[in-house]
Amino acid sequence: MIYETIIEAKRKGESLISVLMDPDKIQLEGVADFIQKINETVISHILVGGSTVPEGITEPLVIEIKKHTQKPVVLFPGDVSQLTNAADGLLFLNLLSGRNPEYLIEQQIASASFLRSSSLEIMSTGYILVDGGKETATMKVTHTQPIVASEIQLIKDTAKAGELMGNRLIYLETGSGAQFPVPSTVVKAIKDDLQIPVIVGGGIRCKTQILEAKKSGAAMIVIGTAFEEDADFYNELKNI
Ligand code: 1GP
Repeated sequence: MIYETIIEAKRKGESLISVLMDPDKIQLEGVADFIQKINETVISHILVGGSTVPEGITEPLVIEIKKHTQKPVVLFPGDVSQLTNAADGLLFLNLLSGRNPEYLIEQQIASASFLRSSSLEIMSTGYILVDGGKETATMKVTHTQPIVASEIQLIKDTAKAGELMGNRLIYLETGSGAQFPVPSTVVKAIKDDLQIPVIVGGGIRCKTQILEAKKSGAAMIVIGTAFEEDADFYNELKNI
């Protein structure tokens, strides 16, 4: 069970590290090599998803990934068109930092009939965008504004509301390709205020930032862009 693994990491005060693969940015031909390298690292889960993914390309990518690894593949979908039973799990997101009903409830309703009979492990996830220094695709696509990082009380209250509404995870992030990650002080404040695990992502590009995120108590750290920009990023994961 994917959720059990995340809960276990939280209980032990450890951080899982996941890679995010965006179907829009990855060629199927390169997947075997990429995943073989990932298999050698501490990475525990492979997340798949993106903000601007054309319909029909997520499932072939998931199938290809699964040919080369035993690591669980978890969907992190930008919309309902990215759902596929070829994956193992799903972060069933609701964009709590925004006020766009499309991402608070419409996409979830649109996915209900697929999910009713799906084999995916579904994990309801309160998704909170924090300002990371630049406008990301997530902001453009969702037409929402992030919460500024200095508004710690608002971020805490948003995450707490997400927990009280029954979400099993909170995903704190500055958006893929952000200039900065969520500050570790913010991650720690949110983590200390919640019973459920915190996932952190966006703008994590070096070992120092990974270690910061670990120190802040995130149960899972997600890295995407760094792998897209540097084929040797695996080296940063050594001795972590
Ligand atoms: C984005 O949290 C993920 O949703 C990963 O972000 O691509 O900036 O690593 P990066």
